[in-house]
Amino acid sequence: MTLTLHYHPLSSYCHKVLVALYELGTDFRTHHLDFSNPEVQEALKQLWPMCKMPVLVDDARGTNTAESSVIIEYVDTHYPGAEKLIPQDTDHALEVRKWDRIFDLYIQNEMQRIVGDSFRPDDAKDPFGVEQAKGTMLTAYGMLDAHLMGKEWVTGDSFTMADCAAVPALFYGSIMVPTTDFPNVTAYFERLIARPSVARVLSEAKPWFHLFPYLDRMPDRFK
Ligand SMILES: N[C@@H](CCC(=O)N[C@@H](CS)C(=O)NCC(=O)O)C(=O)O
Repeated sequence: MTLTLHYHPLSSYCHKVLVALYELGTDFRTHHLDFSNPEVQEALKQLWPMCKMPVLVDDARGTNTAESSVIIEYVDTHYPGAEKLIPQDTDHALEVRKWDRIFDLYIQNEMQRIVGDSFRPDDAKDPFGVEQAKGTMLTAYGMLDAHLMGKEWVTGDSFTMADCAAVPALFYGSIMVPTTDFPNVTAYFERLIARPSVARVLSEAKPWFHLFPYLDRMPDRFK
């Protein structure tokens, strides 16, 4: 086995990559990062100076790859599964990359801003930023809701990298900003969590959910 994923089972961006690896049937091992240990953070910086997870180390090819979308493209290219997560067709691939960006930048990162605010000291809270983040997420939900009409997965009939990105964006996102007013998004989320790869990731995360600061808002079915 040559691939090692440096990760944490609670991390949203790690969930995105884990869904992809399970979809592809990739053979890999995991290295669990304990961020409370400064030595672990220093070691991660050696792999990726931004000190963000996940990072994929490939001993066979001598590479370290960071950034969830790039990791997925790397594995889809060098260790392909039965189905491609980035389609061969150029226009379809562009659509996948576009929705991958929408989920990451306008839902998942904004969700992280809201959750991150809960860790700030009382005199450094950013209620204005939190409201801005909620507004951006609602705009993205609205765009997604209209787009999903008549679609099974976000770019059509096949499950792609964009759907991998949708998983943590909507899982954690809907806890912070519910999708109740967006029926197509809500139905799409139900299709996502019924997928075996996604169910596996969420079930593996379960023992760690007590560390999530908004556990009280998480639906009981996930706990
Ligand atoms: N753009 C990055 C984002 C990665 C990211 O934000 N990772 C979070 C965990 S979900 C992290 O490492 N946070 C630790 C920190 O910021 O100190 C990606 O797509 O991989």
